[in-house]
Amino acid sequence: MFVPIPGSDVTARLFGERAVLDARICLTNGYSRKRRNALSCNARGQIRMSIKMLFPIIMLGLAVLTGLNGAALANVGQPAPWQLGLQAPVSPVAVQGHEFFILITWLMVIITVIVLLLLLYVLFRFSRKRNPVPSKTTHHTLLEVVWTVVPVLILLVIAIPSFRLLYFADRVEDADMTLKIIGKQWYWTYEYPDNGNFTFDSLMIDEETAVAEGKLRLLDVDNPVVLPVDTNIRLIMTSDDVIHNWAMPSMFIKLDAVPGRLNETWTRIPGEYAGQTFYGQCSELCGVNHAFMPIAVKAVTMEEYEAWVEEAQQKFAAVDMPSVTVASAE
Ligand SMILES: [Cu+2]
Repeated sequence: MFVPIPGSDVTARLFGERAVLDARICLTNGYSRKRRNALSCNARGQIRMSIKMLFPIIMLGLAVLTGLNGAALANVGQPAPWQLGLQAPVSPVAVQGHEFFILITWLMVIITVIVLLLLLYVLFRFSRKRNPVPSKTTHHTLLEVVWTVVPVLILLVIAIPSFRLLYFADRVEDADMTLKIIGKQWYWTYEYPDNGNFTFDSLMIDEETAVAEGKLRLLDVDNPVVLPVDTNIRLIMTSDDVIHNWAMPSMFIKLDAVPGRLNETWTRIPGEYAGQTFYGQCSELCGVNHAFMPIAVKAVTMEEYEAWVEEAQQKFAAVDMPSVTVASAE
């Protein structure tokens, strides 16, 4: 199987000077058998590349993609320029989610490559020239069993870790604290019911301030969520108006905040991330300022968290608890 590469400048860029030399040999000698296994020439002086050479190039491309994915891991908690893969996984759910993503990606790559090679083989082997009298076979029991059973097995390989991850992310049994998240047009409100029940709003800081203070444009907020590290945190979310979605890629969270419903998930930030801020955005089209209600979560040590809670209880209002009048017996 051969793929022609036209143009020696493109050839040089792709395969180096040696290939250009081959191209010249092709042009002067017309035909060369020198590099039949790698690059060779046809009668018109075009360079041809064998499938043996194509395969390492495909694998190199995949390796580069995986490598770029790895390079992006250096940037924790926020997107990076030219990022191809996911953000670095932080929470236990994110680590498992990342592994699941890699499993699915490789399955996809293997299936795509097999189908492509099969297609190329069929095009080559069963062309009109090479196979003038086509077979009249319409059924092949073994083949039909195989192409039913193999996809079922592939789906099983996907389903088992998928359901395991779904239930793992659903809730944590021994939560140390709860954060309540309320989506609003177009900002977030947070409540800390286990720390004195205070509440505050978290709004995006405007572009000029962000640039002047060296903060992240469209991602930094006036009051970030502060969470302690090494703590199981239950996250419950709802909305006051329309459906929003609290999405935090580094924690593998993307959960709808629905009016009249309480959705639940959880997270845990390892101690090594103390001092780190993680960024996310609303991920449900919720109106005209949908793109301007970012999420910022600052991870701190437990001591810093306790100090912050004390300060926050003074600074922010308490959640208004409805006063309940109990009917008297008289
Ligand atoms: Cu929203």
